[in-house]
Amino acid sequence: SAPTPGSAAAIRVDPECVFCRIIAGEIPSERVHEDETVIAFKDLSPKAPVHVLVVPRTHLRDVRELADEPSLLAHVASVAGDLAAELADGDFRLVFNTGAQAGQTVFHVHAHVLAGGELAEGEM
Ligand code: DGP
Repeated sequence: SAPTPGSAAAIRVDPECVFCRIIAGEIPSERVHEDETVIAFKDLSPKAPVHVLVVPRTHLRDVRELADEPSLLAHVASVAGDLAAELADGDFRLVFNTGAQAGQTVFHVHAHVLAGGELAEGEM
């Protein structure tokens, strides 16, 4: 079968990183998807009926770094769409908080997938 997009690059791990620890299984999470290059799990404090995070396994700081790996970025978007269809009606908002001033608190890139109802404008 075809390799999962992004699978050629080595996976970087930061042992201090909470999402690296979730990926390693050291911290429990409610996983809704996993493959060779990304995992997805439910957000701890959901802001929508469906709120999951799609997270590349490799430790990249934010979407600016992920943009250097276009096939991996595309795979994150693709998995987000699949999960919105599987867990909700298919419509979704995809959010990358990038930098502390934009509300990023975990510096391991993740896409918020918000779905499952009409989402207010400006609502995360
Ligand atoms: P951001 O603010 O964009 O960096 O989003 C970080 C999100 O990660 C925030 O919505 C809460 C979630 N989060 C933080 N720690 C954990 C955790 O240990 N488990 C889970 N499931 N989610 C977490």
